[in-house]
Amino acid sequence: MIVKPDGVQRGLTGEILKRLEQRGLKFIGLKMIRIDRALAEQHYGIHKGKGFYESLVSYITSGPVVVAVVEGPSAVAAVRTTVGKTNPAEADAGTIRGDFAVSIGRNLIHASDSPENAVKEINLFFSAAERLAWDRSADAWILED
Ligand code: IDP
Ligand code: MG
Repeated sequence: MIVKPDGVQRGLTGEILKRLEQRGLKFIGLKMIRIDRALAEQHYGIHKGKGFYESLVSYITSGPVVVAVVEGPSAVAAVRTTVGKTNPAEADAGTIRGDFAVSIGRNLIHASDSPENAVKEINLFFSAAERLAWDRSADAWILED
């Protein structure tokens, strides 16, 4: 997932990470970076040719972002339900976008949409050394055997 530049600029990084962390998802990679145009084009290549593509690239490269790798049962689905619908106007209250955003082009957070794309995106943003395997002592209270 990525806290987009609006999330960082609005001081919502902690709030966004908190919601995923308190749900029980486990952070195994986390860093602040500035996405350049080349990386943005790779990450959002699937949207190339769409009307909003240029503004999307300009938005995601407009300032620092916080990128993270989270792990957990059905992590992709769990993150996306916590994030809410793409258009914040349609996102349920209680979701990150439903609680903190009103514009589709300023929707605070990126979340991978499938396990396959999550793997691609993790490899795009994180080296192997930046992904940490660690034991979380609370796991017995969060995960079923
Ligand atoms: P997602 O972020 O919920 O997965 P996608 O459809 O993958 O949504 O679109 C990627 C990003 O492109 C969105 O998060 C949003 O920032 C932007 N976007 C998508 N559709 C529009 C649009 O119609 N107008 C402006 N920006 C859009
Ligand atoms: Mg998407």
